[in-house]
Amino acid sequence: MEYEKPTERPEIGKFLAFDHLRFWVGNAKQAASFYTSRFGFEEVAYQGLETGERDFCTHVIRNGDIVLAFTTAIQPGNSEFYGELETHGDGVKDVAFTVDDARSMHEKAVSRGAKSVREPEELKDENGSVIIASIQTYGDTIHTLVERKDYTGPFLPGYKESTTKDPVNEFIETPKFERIDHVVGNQPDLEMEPTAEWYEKMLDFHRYWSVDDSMIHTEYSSLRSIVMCDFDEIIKMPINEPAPGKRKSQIQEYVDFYGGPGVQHIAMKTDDIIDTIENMRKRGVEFLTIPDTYYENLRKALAEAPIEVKEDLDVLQKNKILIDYDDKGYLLQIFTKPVEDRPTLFFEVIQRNNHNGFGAGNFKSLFESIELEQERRGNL
Ligand code: TYF
Ligand code: FE
Repeated sequence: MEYEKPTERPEIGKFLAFDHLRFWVGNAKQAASFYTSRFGFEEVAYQGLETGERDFCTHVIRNGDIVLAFTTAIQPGNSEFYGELETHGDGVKDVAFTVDDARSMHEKAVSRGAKSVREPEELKDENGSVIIASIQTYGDTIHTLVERKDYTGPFLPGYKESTTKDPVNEFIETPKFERIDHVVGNQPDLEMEPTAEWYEKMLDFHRYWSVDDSMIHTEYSSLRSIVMCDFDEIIKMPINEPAPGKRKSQIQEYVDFYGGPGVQHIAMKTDDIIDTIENMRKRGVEFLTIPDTYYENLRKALAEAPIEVKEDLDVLQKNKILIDYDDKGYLLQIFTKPVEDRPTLFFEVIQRNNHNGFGAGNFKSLFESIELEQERRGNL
């Protein structure tokens, strides 16, 4: 269902972009290397022993405006870090937003009941200054608010620029991503609504779109989802929860393996999905497969549809790219298999052609494809 956009700007302040996503991982060097070689990112910044940081090491990679930071603890006995790693495995710890005023946003959220995990602080080095502050959201996940004052460096003050290029990116053309489109959080049963309310209350987000289990179900499982977003509709955060079915919902499977709520998928926007996916396939990225019947049905439906898909359907079919449309436009999307050993985090690549949805028309085929993978994992 769709919702009315609020008419008046709320008092929280402005969200300018997804600033970066910080992962907590067992080995930051190797995790960053996976995304540079397989996904075509480049390392842009580094913090660790060589920069005077003795407790953590972080490798920061970038493609377009997408910035991923991989952090690990490098001293034995870091129980806060390794406690979370023991529960979740590698995962997204921090969904950071670029904002216009980090101090005031943090103060407002905390006065409304949000838990502060880092008080506002100005970070400075020779490249300028940044104000950061963090609050807790679902599970162990946090939101860092980043106010970039006059900072011109590679990531944040205290990081040094990385200049070594991944040689794989010399051999294979790099995929071109633009920015993060949305970041999805999975919740345990009956936690979606309280989580949506948290975003309304703490960050003045509004409801953008939702689906319930009467609309979205396969023979075996179902889920509910509400997309929350900021006033300017730049930050989109869908929130999912499982719904009862004959078998375990993919959302419940995630929550069981992650040990609670957390980030399920990261959607990366591109303006050339065919090139991007062909490229990622060459690099060994694995995607969910979609049966040919999906494309047979789609061809028939598109023949009657008021829009025209510019891309060659044979090429979309060969790459298993999904298409959803309405009478004004369409979107193309595809999903990777989980990128880790636990069936937790995966990625989506999305191209939008005058269509702001999330692919509801594809949910049934997509979820059937996910269920095939779940079955292979012994999840009956
Ligand atoms: O973000 C979305 O809503 C879509 C669809 O487990 C989706 O990408 C929703 C739930 C899910 C996988 C994909
Ligand atoms: Fe998505």
